[in-house]
Amino acid sequence: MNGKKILVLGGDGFCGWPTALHLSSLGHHVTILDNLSRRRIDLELGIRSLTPIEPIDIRVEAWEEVSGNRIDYAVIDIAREYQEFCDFLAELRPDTIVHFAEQRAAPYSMRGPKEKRYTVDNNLSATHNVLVALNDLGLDTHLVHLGTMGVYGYSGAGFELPEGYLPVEVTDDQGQRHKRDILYPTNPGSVYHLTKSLDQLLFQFYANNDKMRITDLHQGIVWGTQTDQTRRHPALVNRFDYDGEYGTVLNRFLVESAVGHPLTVHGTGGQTRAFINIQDTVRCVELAVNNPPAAGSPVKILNQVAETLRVKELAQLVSSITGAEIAYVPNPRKEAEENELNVSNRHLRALGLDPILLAAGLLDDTIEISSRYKDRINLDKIPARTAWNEDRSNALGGQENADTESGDDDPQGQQQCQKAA
Ligand code: NAD
Ligand code: USQ
Repeated sequence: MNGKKILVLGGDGFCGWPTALHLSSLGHHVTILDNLSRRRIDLELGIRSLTPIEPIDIRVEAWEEVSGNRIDYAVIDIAREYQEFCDFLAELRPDTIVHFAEQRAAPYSMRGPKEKRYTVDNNLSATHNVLVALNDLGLDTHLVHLGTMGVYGYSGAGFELPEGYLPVEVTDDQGQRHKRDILYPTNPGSVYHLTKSLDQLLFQFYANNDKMRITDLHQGIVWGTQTDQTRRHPALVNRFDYDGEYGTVLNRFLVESAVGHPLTVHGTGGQTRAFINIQDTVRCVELAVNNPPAAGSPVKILNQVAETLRVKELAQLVSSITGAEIAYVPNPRKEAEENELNVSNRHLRALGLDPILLAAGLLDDTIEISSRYKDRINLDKIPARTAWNEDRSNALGGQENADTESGDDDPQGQQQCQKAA
């Protein structure tokens, strides 16, 4: 095999696992590194994937059985175990790193001080450690990072959102005009989205200072669950989150339909968001891996999205297929009631992406999974209960965000500020 040596950070997660299988099926030599924190957060929150996911060792064994391809894996926390990570990288010397290893739920990141600090500490240390380690070891590895559309914010730009950079022109005192491409001004809507905005500055610095080759994929909300590879064996099934913290909107609506729960549209449902199917996530990563930027070029930023839709349009589409009732519930998040969203995805299209668009027929697979495992659904975990601020908490009836058990992932232990009486 002439494939590349690819390290998938966060390869046990929802996007990372099918990406690792996809890249392995293409003949690349894939290694997964994950600290399994997402599985621990499941325990902390008392939730579990709708689909019964196997432990990582069983997953990779099943893959070898059906494909004949071996995927190695290592359990390391890249945010906290820098030396172990460096030693591992020095030995592996990957051509490409695909970096999914961050805490990715906006509601989880807004639960309280512990989760806010954990999300910032974990995500920024993880990303910075990858950059420092590669630089320290002098490796010319191409880093492909999964970022988010949410860095642009949802205030309705009034024009098509460019891919990462905004061309600006400034006139100085002498009347001379200066053209620049600057990072698009970020406007994150949660602490999680804030970490992705800060990641962008880390990338910009290291691409400029050390000529590191970096691609940042600004991905929209991923829907679906299975891919061509995860369907090949029951032990390869992908994770499917449906709970109020980690479940994303379309997958939640499909699960809600399966158990006869009304579709929980937040506020007016006028929020427009970008979507992409999981099968296209893995294809886009393949395209990014195959097309690295040259050393010394700016970070290559691609918008990884297929289409945009309003949340209420999604609910109507699901309801038209499943007959589910739609409920407009108070919005726990601080976000605009309505926004326009017009996004360029020219780069990935030019590289060959022909995205799957949401149409009734294409939901069948996810509807089938939702009803096949509906006995595993815990109805108590469906409502989204984490309020973004006091105003939103009042809108939900004045309840406080739930405490989570303090686990190993809380880097500062149980420290907390005492509120004045
Ligand atoms: P996920 O939580 O299912 O997977 C993330 C994986 O990273 C988990 O397996 C977790 O254990 C691991 N991880 C986290 N911190 C780590 C650390 N310090 N060291 C080692 N491993 C660590 O999330 P996902 O949905 O697969 O998302 C993957 C990436 O894609 C995230 O960075 C997310 O921001 C981005 N993204 C996801 C979506 C989506 O809709 N799911 C959309 C846009 C962008
Ligand atoms: N929403 C509902 N009802 C629900 C759940 C969500 O109306 O039951 C609404 C939310 O209020 C929000 C929209 O749907 O307006 C999207 O919410 P989401 O939970 O599906 O997605 P989000 O929190 O934005 O985060 C997800 C991933 C994150 C990724 C992001 C891409 O969890 O990792 O970065 O999508 S993006 O949204 O493009 O920034």
